[in-house]
Amino acid sequence: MLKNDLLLRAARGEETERTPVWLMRQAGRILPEYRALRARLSGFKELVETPELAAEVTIQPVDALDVDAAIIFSDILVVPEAMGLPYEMLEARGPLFPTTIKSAKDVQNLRIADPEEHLGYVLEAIRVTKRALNGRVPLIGFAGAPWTILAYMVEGHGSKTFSKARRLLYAEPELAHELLRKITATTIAYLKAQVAAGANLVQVFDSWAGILPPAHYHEFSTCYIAEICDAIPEVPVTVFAKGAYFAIPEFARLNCRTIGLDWNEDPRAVRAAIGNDKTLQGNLDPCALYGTAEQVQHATIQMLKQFGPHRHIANLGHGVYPDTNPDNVKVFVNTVKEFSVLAREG
Ligand code: 1CP
Repeated sequence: MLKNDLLLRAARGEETERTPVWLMRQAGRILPEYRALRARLSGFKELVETPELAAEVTIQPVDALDVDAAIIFSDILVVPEAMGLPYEMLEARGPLFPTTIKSAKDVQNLRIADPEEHLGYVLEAIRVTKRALNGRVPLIGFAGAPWTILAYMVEGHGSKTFSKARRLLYAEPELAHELLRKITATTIAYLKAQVAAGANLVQVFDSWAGILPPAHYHEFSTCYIAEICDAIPEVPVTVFAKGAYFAIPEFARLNCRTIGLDWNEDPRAVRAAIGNDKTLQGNLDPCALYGTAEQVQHATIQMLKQFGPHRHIANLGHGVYPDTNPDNVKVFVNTVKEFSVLAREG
């Protein structure tokens, strides 16, 4: 039983006494206790692959920031690794795949991963975290959207343009679909296993949605996200597709409870476009947290007013930047809590 289930009730569209709040990338370098633990380890992967340590850093922001949810400490790139394409995490540079997907043979060589066999360390981290949380707040599970995972598998690392990945959609659309089908099958099995291990809600991150033209996005991303949403009826699903403004009307038809908005999106316009059947999550600009406490408070209240008190989960419009002062994150969290109660009292 959950002591605080605000997030789940807001996702399901039930009225809540206040607006729930958490932050994308809340577990990580903004917290001194994370940096201290991380400094003692060989690297990022040791943290991700050791369930007790992953559980510890998952819970750190719940203790330090008093957020209404924990998100399991992992990465979207564990999925390609489970399919047979290992990643490295380079200090201060980000992910790197020593081998990438270039040909039909490369795609054929990938497996549809078995979650217990290939991602058992994430499932164990979820189980350890659930026991340690003891019902304090819900635990969010997650995976990358198939398009974003394809982008890393083909490109091999982060990129502004992901031009190799986009090229594949034009040059070899059938091969792209074959790869997306394999990623989708793995992702569905993986998310279902996360739910079985104890995840109370799952979020699909389509971080590179915004670089595709609308027709390609529809063909190569939304249809696979729709498959994932249809396959996970057990818990509320959140779809966060950064930069996919053009896809909002088709997101309204997805079998998900919540749509995440980045900071470029206008909450009132999205609400008007999709009606009242979905919860919206977001969307303060992460840079707003660089201001003074008063400025953070002001920006947070402006954001809350745009969403209104119901069917809203307060968050940033993307992950919190690592050099953000945790005190300002606390101002953000506390402002959501205090102002959203006042807004309900009218
Ligand atoms: O050593 C470190 O601390 C490295 C920084 C770091 C962290 C803390 C990376 C490298 N990943 C993570 C954890 C992580 N990644 C979480 C943890 C839970 C939480 O949110 O608190 C989550 C949800 C992710 C998801 C993730 N990884 C996404 C999707 C969300 C987003 O930010 O758009 C993406 C695109 C990644 C890839 C990735 N992992 C790490 C980096 C630096 C990147 C981005 C690389 C790029 O720019 O392409």
